[in-house]
Amino acid sequence: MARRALDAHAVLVFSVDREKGAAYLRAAAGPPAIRRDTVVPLVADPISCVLERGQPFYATDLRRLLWSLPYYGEETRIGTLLAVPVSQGGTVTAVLIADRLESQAFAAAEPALLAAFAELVAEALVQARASASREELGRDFEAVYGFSQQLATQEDVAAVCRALLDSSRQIVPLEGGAITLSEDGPSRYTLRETFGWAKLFEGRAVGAAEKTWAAWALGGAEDRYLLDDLGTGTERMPVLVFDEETRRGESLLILPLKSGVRALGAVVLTARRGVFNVTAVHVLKILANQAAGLLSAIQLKEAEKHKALRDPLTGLANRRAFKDALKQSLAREDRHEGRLALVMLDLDHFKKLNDTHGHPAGDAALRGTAEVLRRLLRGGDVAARYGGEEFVMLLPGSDEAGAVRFADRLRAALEANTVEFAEARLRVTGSLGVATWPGDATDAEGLLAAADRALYAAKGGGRNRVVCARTLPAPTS
Ligand code: GH3
Ligand code: MG
Ligand code: MG
Repeated sequence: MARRALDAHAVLVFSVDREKGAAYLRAAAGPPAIRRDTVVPLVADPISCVLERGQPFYATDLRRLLWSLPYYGEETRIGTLLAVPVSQGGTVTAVLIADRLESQAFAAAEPALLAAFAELVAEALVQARASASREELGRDFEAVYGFSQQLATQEDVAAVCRALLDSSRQIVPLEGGAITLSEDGPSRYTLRETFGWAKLFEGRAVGAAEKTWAAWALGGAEDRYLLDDLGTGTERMPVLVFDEETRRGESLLILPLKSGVRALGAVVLTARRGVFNVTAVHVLKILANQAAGLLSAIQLKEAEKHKALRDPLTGLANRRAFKDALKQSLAREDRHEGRLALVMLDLDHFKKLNDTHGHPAGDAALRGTAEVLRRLLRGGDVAARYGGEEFVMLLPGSDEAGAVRFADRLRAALEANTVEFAEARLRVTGSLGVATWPGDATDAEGLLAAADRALYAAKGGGRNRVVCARTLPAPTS
């Protein structure tokens, strides 16, 4: 999963044996060229770099090291390598390595992602040792092994939650259960996956301040909460939501899903009394920990994907995301003989604004422009920052007249807008080009080119105006 998540050439785990002064390759996902029996002295790179500092080690363009890595049986020219420590109780007991053929890779969220996987490895090592030392538990770990495998192949949050709850049900007979996840920050959690009596409340969002066991456990520091009899005395509190039936003669087990110190949510299970014995709790805890590691890795990756499609300055879609949206939209309109329009905007004399007020002021004006766009767009429309001070809008279903009306409103709104920056009140106008499909072009590239020609004509015509591609002479190629 780590290899897939990081799009790596190979991902490997070396365990560290200080007495023998060597690191042993324990697991690897990658090409056949990997020597499965690799043993590396602890003083050799890249292991030594991690051990010496107890910190992640990042290498790119280091040919001496990267072109002769000890775990490749044939010459493999690696461009980037990332190695992170796997720590247990403050000691580095293993090293997790990911590499890629490209140089300058792994520069964004990948280090954090690999670190999250390192936590998973640490967890697995703890469990493996515990099971080796206790035979009875060993059998339970065998039982859990299949579920772990099933969990590990899930790629989205919903599937992990489902697999976790399903697996829990197969380990112990449950009366009800739910996986809760804090969605937008720690103040709310959602009942993502439910079973038994909890099914009634699936999808509900609950405030973390509500008086329920699930909310209470999210705020706590323990790694498990076991209540043996929900029905008795002072311990009467609803489990999941305030309006649920509270007269339960059951036991409750809550296992927070944690990644580092961050609480992602919890596994909340109820069953007949006595079901949550020591072994059951132990095994369920392993599953919960694995799921937590996976969930945090998936969340990181999704956040990264989201970031890769956004322009960081304005928060609008970026060029790549826009092209994808345009292609999808064209395909959709094509199916029902629909239509769509593109509006391209380039700010006027923007270089001068930068020169007069400075680049940060220019950035503020760009953000201000994005605000105006957001204000005028309707749901379903897409706006993107297409280049430096160039924006583009996609209006699905719109005809030329509608698009021109929109472009005119946008032109006027920009002209009327002022952006305050430091002492200055910035004003900028824009020139706009409008093109429609299928009137002006047959495909995405053609449509963008038509809008661009119209924009160019708007500049030539004096700026701060709207021009339609249809009114231009046909392009000569
Ligand atoms: P025109 O009316 O012909 O479009 O004139 P212009 O000055 O806007 O056009 P030109 O393409 O010559 O210059 C665009 C300027 O936009 C140049 C560049 O400094 C500025 N620019 C591009 N990206 C950014 C950015 O991210 N921030 C800031 N502040 N300025 C940017
Ligand atoms: Mg420009
Ligand atoms: Mg410009």
